[in-house]
Amino acid sequence: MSAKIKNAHLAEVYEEVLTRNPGEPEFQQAVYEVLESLAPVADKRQDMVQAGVFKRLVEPERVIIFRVPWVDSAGVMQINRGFRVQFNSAIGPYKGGLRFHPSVNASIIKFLGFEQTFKNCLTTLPMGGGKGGCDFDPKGKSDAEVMWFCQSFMTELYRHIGQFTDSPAGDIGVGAREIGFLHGQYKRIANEVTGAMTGKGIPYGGSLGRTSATGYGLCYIAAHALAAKKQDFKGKTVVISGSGNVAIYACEKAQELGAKVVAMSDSNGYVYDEKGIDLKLVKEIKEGRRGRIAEYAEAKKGATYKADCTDIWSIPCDIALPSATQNEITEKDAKLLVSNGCKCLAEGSNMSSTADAVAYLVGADIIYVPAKAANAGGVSVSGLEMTQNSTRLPWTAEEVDARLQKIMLDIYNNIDAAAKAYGMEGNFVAGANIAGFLKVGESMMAQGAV
Ligand code: NDP
Ligand code: 2IT
Repeated sequence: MSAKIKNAHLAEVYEEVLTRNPGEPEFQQAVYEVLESLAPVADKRQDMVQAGVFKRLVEPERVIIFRVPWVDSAGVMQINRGFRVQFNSAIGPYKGGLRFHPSVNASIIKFLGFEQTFKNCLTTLPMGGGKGGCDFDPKGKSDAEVMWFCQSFMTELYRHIGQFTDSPAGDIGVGAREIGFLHGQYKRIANEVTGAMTGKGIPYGGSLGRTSATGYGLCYIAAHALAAKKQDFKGKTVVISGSGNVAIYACEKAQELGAKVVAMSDSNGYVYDEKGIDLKLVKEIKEGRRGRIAEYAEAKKGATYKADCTDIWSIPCDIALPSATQNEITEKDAKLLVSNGCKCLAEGSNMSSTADAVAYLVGADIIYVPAKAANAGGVSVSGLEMTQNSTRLPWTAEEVDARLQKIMLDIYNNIDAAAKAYGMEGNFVAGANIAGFLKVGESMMAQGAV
């Protein structure tokens, strides 16, 4: 792989990442994608090479791993492993979500923290990069068990976070319920009510528009990229993977913009509804009763269910919005999408595409907006929530949405300009990585040996 990095210093940095982080394929993949894009910057910026910026960037500032003991409703002691990776604070306090999923390990949290560092640079807000989580599975647990677990998790995490230090939020498996329990425990132990957690409920300091921000932001930036090619969402067929927070609000905005969303999924399978997804029903199933997407096909005449979620990309569509998990688009999927006429792929999930898929997509005849830029709306509105908490002034839904729209437009313009400046017009992977890198890299240099 490193042979493909066309700069000797960056190839060396990558080799060292492989040696120092064995058995961490997701982290290695995320670093590879960034370093590969930064070759033209490293060629130009000997000062950054000299200052060791690239070497420093791939090493998290701090990795915290902790035991999470809790007792389930049968009285059995359960032990989970918690993580918080404080990746980079060069431009602001660490900021990034918590993921609760059985697959969580150091590699996944490090990849997410690394990505978050660049994403947060693109948001135009002063937030560093961090990520955390646990190998706890909220599925099938009672509300009380989830609360006991969250309280134990926060009993350790609280000492590492704070509004000026590190502010966690949601991600896979962490939604309104979990954030409520986590915030409640943080407040009890820290004896202060601040923006240390975001994604809070509206009555206790949350921002209007945070729940929908990632999905809406995804459609806003995709619409800008489409508009540059004189296209839009109107009348387009859209496929969205996942049926969680990001997927549901991507579907809502895509429909509002006049598109027809024909498929959504969960980890068990996908539903296809050629008449267009009935989002009210999806919300009832997923938000209302934590059900499975298969129930949609049981309730909806004409809709079909297929018990293989990976097959969703075989459905012909104009716009694909992967919004479930990492590496959900393989090279085969990417080729299938393009050959079926897909015009735009914008990533709601973090690192939606495998390395081979990314290499194919940047050269293919498709608008490809990578996760760092495409899903930055969520963390952006988290940043706005912190601002509202600091000033003690809540904003209206309209004000938050107007700011989100402006941020997504700024992100689009910024990644487009960076790609053009380096002679790679339309390559938004390079644009996002370069624009993000220059902000964090310059900030690190200005602060000396940090
Ligand atoms: P949710 O937990 O709300 O929903 C996740 C959805 O993806 C569910 O439908 C879930 O299915 C599915 N999914 C999760 N893991 C897998 C898997 N391994 N294989 C197949 N399907 C899977 O999470 P979010 O919507 O918040 O997050 C989705 C993606 O968006 C993640 O990549 C996350 O990092 C990213 N993201 C989230 C942001 C946010 O604000 N929440 C912001 C930016 C990015 P099931 O229920 O069966 O597990
Ligand atoms: O990946 C992400 O950007 C998130 N899960 C949201 C992070 C946040 O702090 O809102």
